[in-house]
Amino acid sequence: MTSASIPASPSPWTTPHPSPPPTYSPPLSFPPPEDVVPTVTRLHDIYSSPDLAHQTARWSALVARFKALYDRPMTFVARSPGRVNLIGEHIDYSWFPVLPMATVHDVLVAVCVLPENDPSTDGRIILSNVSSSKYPTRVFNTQDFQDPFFEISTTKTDLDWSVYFLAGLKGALMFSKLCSTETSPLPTMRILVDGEIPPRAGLSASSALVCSSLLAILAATTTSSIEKSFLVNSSVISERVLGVNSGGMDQAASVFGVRDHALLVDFRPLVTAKPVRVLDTVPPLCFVLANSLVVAANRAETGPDKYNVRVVEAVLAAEILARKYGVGRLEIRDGFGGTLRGFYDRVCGKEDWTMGDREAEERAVREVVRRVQETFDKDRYSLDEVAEMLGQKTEDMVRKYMTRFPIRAKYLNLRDRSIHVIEESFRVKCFSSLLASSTHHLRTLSTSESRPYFDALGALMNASQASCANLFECSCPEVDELTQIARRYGAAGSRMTGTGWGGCTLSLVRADKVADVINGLKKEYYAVRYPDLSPSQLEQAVFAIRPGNGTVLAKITAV
Ligand code: NG1
Repeated sequence: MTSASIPASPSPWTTPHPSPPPTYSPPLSFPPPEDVVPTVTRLHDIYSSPDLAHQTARWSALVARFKALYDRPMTFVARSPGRVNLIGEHIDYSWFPVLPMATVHDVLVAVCVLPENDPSTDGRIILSNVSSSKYPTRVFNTQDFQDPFFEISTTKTDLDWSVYFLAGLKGALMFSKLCSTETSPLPTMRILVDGEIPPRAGLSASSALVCSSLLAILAATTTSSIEKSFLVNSSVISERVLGVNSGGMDQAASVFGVRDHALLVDFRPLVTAKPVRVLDTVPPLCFVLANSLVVAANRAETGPDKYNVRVVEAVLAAEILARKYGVGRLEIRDGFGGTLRGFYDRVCGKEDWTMGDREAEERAVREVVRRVQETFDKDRYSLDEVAEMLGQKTEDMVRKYMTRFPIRAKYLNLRDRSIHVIEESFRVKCFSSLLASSTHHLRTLSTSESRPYFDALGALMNASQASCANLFECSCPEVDELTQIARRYGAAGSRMTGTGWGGCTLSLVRADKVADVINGLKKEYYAVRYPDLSPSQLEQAVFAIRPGNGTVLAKITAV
């Protein structure tokens, strides 16, 4: 690694402002190598053996396509994976830890930087995609990005694919400036993108494109090594310019991913990801992903009446609870509002998020839920009623909480959303401590030992699904049906993963039951609802997955 490095951004979730944030102080020492986005030179460093044949063919096609398209070789590839969340849904923006993993499926952003003296250097960035009919080529002038705070137009409901690249580009320029990183001017570039993450399936394809684009631009403009936390924080904030008040789980999973490990991602006081090994049991523990093929909530279309509304419900609930119980001012997330985690910590008098005495932890959860129920005695409040509980005028509340990110809602449900968030956070705690404790004490579980272990993990996943469906109302009938079928065919647990309102389910399955579960889903869901799917479409809709590696910069130019 080079000696200089881009420091972690000042406060992880503050929205950037043209002037540098006041709290920033540079790191005292350079980050350890594992905190820096790795540079790799071999596909083995990214993928495991079962994926190598496919990836070798894919990368070699990418190399050839790049050369054919631009008449010059690619010089590096920024690679970011997608994300599957094991448990902890819709709680990242309340600052509670979550337990996702990176997928093997990824986005590759292949780049050639043209030197100043190259006759083809024309001040343009040409952005192409291997799926060119679906994602047409776009051309930009580097001149247009001289101001790193340039506007990205997101007024159209169906966002063009290139806005995710532009969000990454903007993030790279903006944060380099804020952190005074030495960068060269934006060069002439030729770029080819190859994505294998199914879009709008709740697998964070868009975050992977933002992260990899941001990394690509940093790699093109600086020789410094890049801290993972810098990449996560800047990607989260960059993606928000696209209209969704996102929490940060996707970008953290994509950047910090570790093969065969889930990640316990915490957001306080800084974003961190602790790898938790997914245990080798007998029979092994496996995950099956099934895409409902119902398009998951999409930022511009459904953000305003789904995702962004949930974020606001969680924030307002926290503010009202803090006011009612006099716990003091809550720490503000992103200049936006307090969090349920802030309220929870104040009530429980505990700052660190570890499993202490289990019974005491459960009592704390019950106490916070009791206060939620005592405060919100119905499931629907008009905006006027919420403003009154908050002690503000409705127009002030709307201006403060409902304009920065677009919202369409007349009524808010503060009670059920808060109960989901609090209880789901406890399920994450239980799930991760089960994984961690088993890994410590019993390297390999036997069949009889692993049954109760699977059942305990599965029960937490099933409870999470019920809560997402009933309290958070972010599931849908097709997703519910997939989870029921998976359980009927032997899954220990099954739940939606990601935003919801469609998208994918994740099932926890013993290895010897994987084929049964996949066949059951094919027979009872896909053959009934989507009888015209081709065999290859079906293979892409339902399959077993393993946790994959995180973001890398690949200096692989020939395969
Ligand atoms: P996906 O499924 O990638 O849209 C979204 C948020 C996450 C998290 C989950 C729900 C974005 C970019 N991602 O994920 O931060 O809140 O929903 O758990 O908004």
